[in-house]
Amino acid sequence: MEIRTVPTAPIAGQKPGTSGLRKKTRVFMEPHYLENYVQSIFDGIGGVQGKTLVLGGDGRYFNDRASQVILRMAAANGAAKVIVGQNAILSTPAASHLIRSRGTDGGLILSASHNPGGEDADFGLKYNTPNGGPAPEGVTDRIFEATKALSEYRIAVAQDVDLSTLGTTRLGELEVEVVDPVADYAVLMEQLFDFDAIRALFASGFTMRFDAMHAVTGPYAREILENRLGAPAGTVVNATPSPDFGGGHPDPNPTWAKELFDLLMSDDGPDFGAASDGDGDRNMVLGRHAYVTPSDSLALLTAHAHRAPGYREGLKGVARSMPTSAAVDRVAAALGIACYETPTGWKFFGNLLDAGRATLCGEESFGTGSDHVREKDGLWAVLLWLNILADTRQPVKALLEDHWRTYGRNYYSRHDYEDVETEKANALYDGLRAKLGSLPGQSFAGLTVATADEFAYDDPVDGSRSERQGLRIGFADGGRVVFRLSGTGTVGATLRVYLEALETDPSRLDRNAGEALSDIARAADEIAGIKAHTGRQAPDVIT
Ligand code: G16
Repeated sequence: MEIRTVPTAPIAGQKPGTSGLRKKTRVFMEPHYLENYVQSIFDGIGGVQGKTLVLGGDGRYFNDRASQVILRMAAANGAAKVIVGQNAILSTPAASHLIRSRGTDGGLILSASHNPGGEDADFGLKYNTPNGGPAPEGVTDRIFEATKALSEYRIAVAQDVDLSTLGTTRLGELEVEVVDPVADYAVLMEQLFDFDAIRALFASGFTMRFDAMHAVTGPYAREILENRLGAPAGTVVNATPSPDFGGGHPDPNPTWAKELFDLLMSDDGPDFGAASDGDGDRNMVLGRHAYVTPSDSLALLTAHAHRAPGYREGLKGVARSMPTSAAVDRVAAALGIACYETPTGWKFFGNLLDAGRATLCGEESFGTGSDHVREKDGLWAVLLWLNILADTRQPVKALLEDHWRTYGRNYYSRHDYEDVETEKANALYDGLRAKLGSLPGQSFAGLTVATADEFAYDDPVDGSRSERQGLRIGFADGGRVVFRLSGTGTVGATLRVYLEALETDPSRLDRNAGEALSDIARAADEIAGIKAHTGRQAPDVIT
């Protein structure tokens, strides 16, 4: 097999963000763009000679072509073996599981997650380390350095590998094993949850709708929910993955999964609703007339996890990203377990999970997971919810209200201002950062600022420090607003404003979140000048 060494030059901007490199698909398809980045990953991790990697993606446009390029480059760089999901499909959690269960040297995951797919939409690629988790900052920094020093890449000249047939083939010296993307993952879920109890729940007439949003989770959800757990056929909708996700935005939240949301808010909706994103790591959970915020979901799952066989022994600790509400903190305190606060990005949970300090982790951005893999896991969260519902036989709404009565309610909402001109977003953000020190004691919209700082994280396991991880402002009455610029967008900047207020008065637990947070929202605008800087009168997305 001919190996070609192709001269190239560094391409600016190949800097991994919150979760790998995400760009417009057409950018990834430009000459050398993908190849440069793949070679930089290989160089950044010390080469792949003799190594075994996992490869797969969410099936979005260019997933198939990019996979063939990566295989040819793995072969040319001397990798021993690549384990690929059939047709180059693997959900992110399933890829994480394969990396771990097969003891590999890591994996490459093709996905831009919840971002839309298609030739005119988004594409992404990330490297996960041998623990199955997203590469930590130290590794992504080395990859970025490699992109800046690159002068050539190596690629084999070969026909496409047949990825549609299970089994092992060769590409020169490289062994390519094509595996069923669902099988191993489904077995893992059977080990963690009481499938008999969930089967009995469905047999009792319990109804559910799972919206796979035309994305990768469809085949996983069908196999597990319908085939193994006996949910009626048709429980999983939009179950066939398509390269452009049916033209939709595969982000499971009330805005982009509106049909599901509206159905669950109606009187004749099913008992339970759930959705997941492009690559299957996010989840949204709904009950009839009940929207469970991701922060509340983490808190409730923490309180009830012992009901599932995989967590019967109790939790070692929990972790949440800083912008996630503090609802889980009070559950952890009641359980007497540690609660860690990390920067946004699942990669920051890796050390805590590896060190056995945390069992469950969660983020406000619709991500929840546990130490079963090293990624957040949409279907896992849905199955844990089902296990809890099967055990308690309570409606979601009743469970949630009971939780608030016990622990208080953190009203919570995130306002996103998308595709803001980068200079304007930076001006807002830098301006706010510069005046943080002067804010305490001042009042905005009737609220007095008690604390204001920029979040930095000292990893308790490896001692590494991550700075500039969001601006947070605490009010005297216990409310909070956090400002961040997203690290996953592909055009302009996305400003995220996270609003939170704790309510413990039992007579005020059923308010509308928008209403309960309206003062904090006004204060946020007064403090940061959101409207003035962005020219926007309202957020693009509210979750
Ligand atoms: C990724 C990360 C998450 C993060 C989210 C939003 O999720 O894995 O940890 O919370 O992005 O990040 P940002 O606020 O920087 O856009 P996903 O599902 O896109 O991989």
